[in-house]
Amino acid sequence: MPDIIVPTVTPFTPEGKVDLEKLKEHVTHLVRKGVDVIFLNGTTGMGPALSPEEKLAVLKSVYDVTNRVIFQVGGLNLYDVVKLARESKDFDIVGVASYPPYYFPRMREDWVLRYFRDLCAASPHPVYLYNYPLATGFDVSPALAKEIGCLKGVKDTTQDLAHPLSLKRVLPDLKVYTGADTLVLPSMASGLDGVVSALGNYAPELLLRVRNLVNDGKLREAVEVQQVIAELIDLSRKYGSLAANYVLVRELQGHDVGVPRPPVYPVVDEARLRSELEPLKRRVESLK
Ligand code: ELE
Repeated sequence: MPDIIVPTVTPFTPEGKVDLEKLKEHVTHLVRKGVDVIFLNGTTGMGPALSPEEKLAVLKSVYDVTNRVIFQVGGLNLYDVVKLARESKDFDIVGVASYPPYYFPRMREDWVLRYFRDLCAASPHPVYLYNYPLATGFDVSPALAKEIGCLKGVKDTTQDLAHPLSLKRVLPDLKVYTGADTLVLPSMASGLDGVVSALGNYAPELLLRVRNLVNDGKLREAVEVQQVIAELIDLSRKYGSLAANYVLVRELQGHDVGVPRPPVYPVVDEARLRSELEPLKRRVESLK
């Protein structure tokens, strides 16, 4: 069965501090709902806006709840990245992950290769590549991922299913996860290893539902669930998904996960988001 992995939001206080208690509550809730693995410090978790110390604090508190964790450690200073990976040695977790170094223009492929090999050499856990070209400006090709040679898996966030499928074709022994919520059903139906879904923060039931329907061969019903997923994603993007995620958790799961950290600002017109969510909420309820 494909894994359901949730890249958790990181709750912040209005003063901009990481709210570790709220994070723990949120993760406890997700684990109870049946989520398989928690992905920390990802995009949804505002990883690039967290200091190395904050990233480690996030791991420490979530580890009180579960060890089914992938710990994202990526950054623009390899020394920090390597140190953080080493600091995870006392935690018996699923793995560490990293996006390739971003921002720097015209990154050479051999630099990206060395970055991941250095991370693999330092990491006490299996290493996963987080490929998100829209965010990093760098697409790690299947050939490059193969040449890196030490990866356990890849989380691939593109809107094109051909992308993770070609990774799986070139690297059949690696775990290949899809990071795009728009591709939950096609990823599961085509035998990929699972999904890393931001929507899982606020509607994990829909991911479980798709998985069950695919398992039972009920693809038409699964398409209906995927359409609801797509509408939720459209709505979240309209209000800025990185901020809307916080509102959607409260509205659909009923607990508070605080606010994002600027420069991701809280949703301004929350009342309008809530009213647009209302009809969708009923559809989500009927599918739970
Ligand atoms: C995805 C984003 C993708 C989730 C993470 C994730 O947060 O670490 O709008 O499809 O580009 O990367 O949710 O968002 P879109 O894996």
